[in-house]
Amino acid sequence: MPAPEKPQIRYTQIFINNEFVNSESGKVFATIDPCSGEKICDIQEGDKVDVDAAVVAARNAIKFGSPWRTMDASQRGKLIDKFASLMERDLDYIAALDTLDNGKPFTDAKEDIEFSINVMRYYAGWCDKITGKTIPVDGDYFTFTRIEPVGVVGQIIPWNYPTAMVSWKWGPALACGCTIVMKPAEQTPLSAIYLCALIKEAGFPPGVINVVPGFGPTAGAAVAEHMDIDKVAFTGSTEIGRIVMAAAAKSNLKRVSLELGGKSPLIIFSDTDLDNAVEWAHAAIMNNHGQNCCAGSRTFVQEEIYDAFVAKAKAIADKRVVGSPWADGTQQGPQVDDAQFKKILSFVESGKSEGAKLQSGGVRVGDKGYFVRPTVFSDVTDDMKIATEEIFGPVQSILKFKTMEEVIERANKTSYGLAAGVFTNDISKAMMMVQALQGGSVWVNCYDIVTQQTPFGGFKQSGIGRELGEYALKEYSEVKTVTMKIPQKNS
Ligand code: TXE
Repeated sequence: MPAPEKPQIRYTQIFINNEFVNSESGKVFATIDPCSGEKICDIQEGDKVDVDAAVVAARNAIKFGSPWRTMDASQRGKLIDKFASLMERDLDYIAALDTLDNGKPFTDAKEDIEFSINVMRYYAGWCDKITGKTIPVDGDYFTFTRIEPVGVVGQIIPWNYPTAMVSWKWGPALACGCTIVMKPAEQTPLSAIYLCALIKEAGFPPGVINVVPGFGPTAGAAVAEHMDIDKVAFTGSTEIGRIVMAAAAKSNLKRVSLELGGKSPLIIFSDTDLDNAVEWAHAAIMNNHGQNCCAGSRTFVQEEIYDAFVAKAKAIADKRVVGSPWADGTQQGPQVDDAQFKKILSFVESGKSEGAKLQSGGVRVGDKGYFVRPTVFSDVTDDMKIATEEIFGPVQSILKFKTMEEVIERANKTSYGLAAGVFTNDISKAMMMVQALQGGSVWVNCYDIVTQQTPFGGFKQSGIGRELGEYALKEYSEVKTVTMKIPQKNS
C-alpha cells in the first residue's frame, strides 16, 4: 500500500444549525500532532455561550411539528444511511484525519471508520422498527405505549477512537429521533468537525446535529450542567464520569449514561493453546497503543504455563513495530498526548519500584513525539499500582494464579467491571467463568470483539447503561403510556 497523504484540514469551526461558525469569545485552541508535538492547526474554542447557542438550535430542531419530528421514521433511516455512504466515499480522508490527530496507524484508523459506517447503517435500519406495545389493562380502557425521543442530548466523547465514538453516540440518538449537542475531545476534534459537513451534505435538517469543540471544564461542563439538555452521554475517565453525573443531578436530573474506565482481567488456563493465547493477550493490551477502555490490562496466567507464557509475551512485544503511523507495517504510533505519555512512563517507574520484573520495553522511542516501547511486566502482584489503576498505555502486566476459585476472586477484586476474557479448552470451566466474572462483556477464547449488534458497557464503576445494539436505543428514548377510556372492552 502506498503511504497515504497527510490530509488538508478543511473545517476547524463550531457547527451549529448546519453552519460552521467561530466561537463567541474569539478564542481558539491548538490541536497537536502526537508524532511531533507540533501544532496541526487552530480550532475554534467553544465555551458555555456556544453550547447555549447549540442547545437552542437542537431544541428548535426537535420542537413539536418540526421537520425532524414530522419526518417519517423510514426517512430518518434513509438520511442516516446517506450519511454512512458519504463516510464510505470519504473513508480514506476521515481515516487520515484520525491518524493525524490521534496518532493511530492509518490501517487501524481505516478499520475504525469501517466499523463506524457499520454502526451508522445498523442504526439506520432501526429507525422504523422502534415500536411500542398495546397492553391489556384492567377496566374499560385501551392502553398503548409510544416510544419517544428523550429530546436534546449532550454527548461528550474521548480521543481514543475519535470517529467510532461519534458513530456510537450519533447512531442510536438519531435512530430514536433525538437532536444532539456533541463535545469532542480537545485532543482529536478534526474528524467530528469534518463529519458535520457530511451531515449537512446528507440533508439533515438544521439543528439536528451540533458540534462544539472545546475543553472539558468549560464546554464539557456546560453540557453536563445545562438546564435544557434532556440527557447526557459520556465516555471518558471514571473521575470525570462522576463529575458529569453530579452535574446532571444538580442541574435538571437529565438522564445519564456513562462509559468509563476499566482494568479488565484476561485469564489464561493451562489447558489452552499457548501460542494462540499469547497472541490474543498481546493484542488485547497493545491494540490502539493500549488506549482502549476494555484493554486486557491484567493478564492472569495459570502457574503451569506461566514462565513459557512470559517468554513468548516478551518475544512478541520485542517484535512489535513502533513508528510513524503513516508508514506501511507500523503497528503502533505515538500515544495521544504529552499527558498520557508521561502518565504511562510514570506507571512504568512505579511497576519497577514496586518489584515487578520488566521483561520488555518501558522506554520512550525516539526523542520527539509521544512514542512508547511496548512494555511487558511479569511477577506482577494484585496490589501493585500497575495492577489496580488504568494505565491506558501499551503495558502488559502478567500475574500468576493456581486455581479457578482463586482467580475468580482476584479478577473481580476491582472497582471496575467493563470486560473480561478467558482462554480454556474446557467448556465447563469456560461457563463457570462466564457466570462468575463481573463485566459487561466476557470473551471466551477471543478478546475485544465489539460489534454494532452487541451491547457494550460496564458493571460497577465502569459505567451506567449500554451502547451499541438494541440496548442503546433505551438510552435515547422515553416510554409514554397512553390510556383511553373506551365504552366496552372486548378480548
Ligand atoms: O479523560 P477525560 P482524559 C481514561 C484513561 C485516561 C484517563 C484520562 O485512563 O488515561 O481517562 O484521559 C471531557 N465536564 N480514559 O483526561 O478527562 C474531555 O474534554 C465535562 C478512558 O482524556 O475523562 C473529553 O471530551 N466533560 C476512556 C472527555 O471528557 C469533561 C477514554 C474525556 O476526558 C470534563 C478516555 C468536565 N469537567 C480516557 N473534564 C474510555 N472509557 O475509553 C473533561 N471532560
